[in-house]
Amino acid sequence: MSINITRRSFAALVGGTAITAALPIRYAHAAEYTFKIGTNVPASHPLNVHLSKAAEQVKTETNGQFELQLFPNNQLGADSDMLSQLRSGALECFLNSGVNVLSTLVPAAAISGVGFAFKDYPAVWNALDGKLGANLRGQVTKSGIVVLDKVWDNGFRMITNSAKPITQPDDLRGMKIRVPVSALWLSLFKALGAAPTGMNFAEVYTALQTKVVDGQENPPAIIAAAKLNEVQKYASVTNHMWDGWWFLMNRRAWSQVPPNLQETVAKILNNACLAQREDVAQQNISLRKDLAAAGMVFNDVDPAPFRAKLSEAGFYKEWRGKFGEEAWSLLEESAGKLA
Ligand code: X2X
Repeated sequence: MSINITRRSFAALVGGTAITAALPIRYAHAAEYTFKIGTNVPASHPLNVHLSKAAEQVKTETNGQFELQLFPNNQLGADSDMLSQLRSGALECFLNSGVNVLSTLVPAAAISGVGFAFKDYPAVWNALDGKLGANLRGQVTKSGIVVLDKVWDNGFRMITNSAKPITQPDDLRGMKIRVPVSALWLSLFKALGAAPTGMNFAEVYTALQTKVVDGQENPPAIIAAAKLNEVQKYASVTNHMWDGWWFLMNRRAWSQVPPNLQETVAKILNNACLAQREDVAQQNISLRKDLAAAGMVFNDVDPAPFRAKLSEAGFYKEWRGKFGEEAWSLLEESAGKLA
């Protein structure tokens, strides 16, 4: 991908892509089931690239009976709005992590976001494709929302800001940093000594540009797709949290779809997710070079003092209590001891 196009031409590109995806050009008859999908990242992000491909495949394999219309980049509103729309039925599908605004509705689903839990991707997929993932989907289902089996990769997160490289917890002291709207995220950065603000991703670029906040944290694929490198200088590779998107659906809308069609659509989406994971993992490595070429200054970070600071602050103890022993032990099966 090119990371030096302007934000304006990029917005035009994003708009154009959505219109193309939404035009029912292939089939003479209208689809019987039309589901809108809302996401919070730009069209060029692998999340949307693979959702868009899946939408094509769904159309073909269902002979135009089922149509997915993709609305990337908060076109339908910010995450908090999309969650409300999903619940009311105004939006059929929404991609969100259990750690993000979904956690305001299902607090237990945030457990995958515990700070410095997963060391690497094998640990992540072992948990999320395994028992922990099943447990989390159970919690989401209980809240009345349908969730597909596979979680789409966002990646390991790093901290960006415009003042200085972050190499140790002290560098974060008092830093105004944007985090998603989530109790766990706020707690994590408070425990690290920063001054976090919960904010939807839709507002992040402007908040950084106008210096409402000094920093934010996200993986390289998002920094590049949303051009955050235009308003951030330093990228500190803390890997303090892995995050991904659950494919959420409105229960009423989904229950009107016949089971054989449900099966076809779910299978295509879950398979597309596996391809998306490969792309994201690859991009999160290759983009470091591209972002550095575009002027970002990267530094690697030893996580040990950050984890120690969280322990001292009682972060692990507090969240173990909140999530409960059963969920915590499922997390530790993949992540190792967290204290
Ligand atoms: O809001 C964010 O920072 C994002 C896009 O990474 C998530 O959806 C968690």
